[in-house]
Amino acid sequence: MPATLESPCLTDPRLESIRERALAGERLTIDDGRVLYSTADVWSVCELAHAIRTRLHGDIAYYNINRHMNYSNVCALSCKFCEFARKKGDAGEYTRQLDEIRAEGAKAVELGATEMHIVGGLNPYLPFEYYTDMLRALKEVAPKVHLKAFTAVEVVHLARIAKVYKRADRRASMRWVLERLIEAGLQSLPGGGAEVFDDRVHKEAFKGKIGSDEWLDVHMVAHELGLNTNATMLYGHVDSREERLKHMHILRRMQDQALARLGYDGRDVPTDDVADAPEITLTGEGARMPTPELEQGYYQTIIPLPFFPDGSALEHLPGPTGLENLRTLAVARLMLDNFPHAKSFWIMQTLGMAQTMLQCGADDIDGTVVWYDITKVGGSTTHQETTVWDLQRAIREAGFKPVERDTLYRRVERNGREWRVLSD
Ligand code: V47
Repeated sequence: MPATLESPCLTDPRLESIRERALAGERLTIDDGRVLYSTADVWSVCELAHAIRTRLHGDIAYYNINRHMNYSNVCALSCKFCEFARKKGDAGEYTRQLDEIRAEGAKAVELGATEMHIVGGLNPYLPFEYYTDMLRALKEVAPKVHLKAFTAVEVVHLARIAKVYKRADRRASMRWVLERLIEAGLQSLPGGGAEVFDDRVHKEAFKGKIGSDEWLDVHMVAHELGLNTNATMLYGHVDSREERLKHMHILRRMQDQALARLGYDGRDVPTDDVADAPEITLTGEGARMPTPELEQGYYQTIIPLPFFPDGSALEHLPGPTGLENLRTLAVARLMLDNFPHAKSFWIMQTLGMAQTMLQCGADDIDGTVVWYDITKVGGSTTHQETTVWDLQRAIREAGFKPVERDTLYRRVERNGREWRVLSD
């Protein structure tokens, strides 16, 4: 890094005021975001994001021991960026039966995993009970393992197959679905399916999928029900940087609303309209991070996902470059001043890149994963496992102390496959 906190050597004078305001914990504007995206001094952007992540998390970086499970790749949608989905009868199509799902849960326990990350396609042939039975079966065999399951897109699909979906009262249908999933064992929502919140991008790349309003509504209802959730941004296909900044702006306003609803730091102003939510930043000196023991119902992590063209209908596009990946992560860390965490998902970034991202704003590289079917980097198979030792080494080499976390970012104390959460 060319600059330090004490003596920044910024080559772009436009970064000076941005730097001052970011370090003072002030919210950056979309115009600031444009500068962060357009400046040639990309290292100063990364260094500033690093200063902010260091204020939030000191010298620690997180990883977790988890297992991904894709229950079915049959999907009614045909998103252009997706190489995962199959139609019924296609080669490679699959749907896991309950006994296979139980076996997956047993393997998670055997591995000492703290989390199962469960997502799948919008399978039109499965009944609603398949999903509640799946969660119950997993809780039977793996009661201690946190079930982070179903993207917002799946939640809306479940409302449709349960025949409770009403456009006019869609939040009530989402609530109906989520309440039943929670009762069956759901504990948080992953951040997938957000893509880029923009109508043009939606029309060009994932027409047919729910739009941003519905995605955001599902997360809002989940927050109201006391679930923590994550948010992704799948970038580097037909989207522009401007549209990514809009995506970030929308997410931070939704988080303002979520934190206000929790009465965060005494700002007890629950509001139905996101436009009325007060701006709440977590990046100022001494700002308090949300504590899952006391409060749940907010976005935990922003996860920028670089587009992988291989095997998708957008294969002709080049996908983002390494520098764009670093910059996008750094810009997301700086713009999303009320997101406690920024994750560099090593599977999609590669472990080497994820390691570099730890110095550009990320504080988390995700986990051991084991099987991953959504993207297969460089022609790899779905078996994309890394060892705890590799994750720890990558983190140490990047200059941080590796800390194992659970899904809610609480520290985990481990003895082999036995583990317990250390509460603050
Ligand atoms: O929803 C699909 C994206 C997401 C491609 O919440 C693609 O902790 C790149 O959401 N190139 C799934 N991306 C991954 C995801 C995730 C991963 C790790 C942790 C968490 C979390 C969430 O992957 C999909 C979609 O947005 N995706 N196709 C592609 N060709």
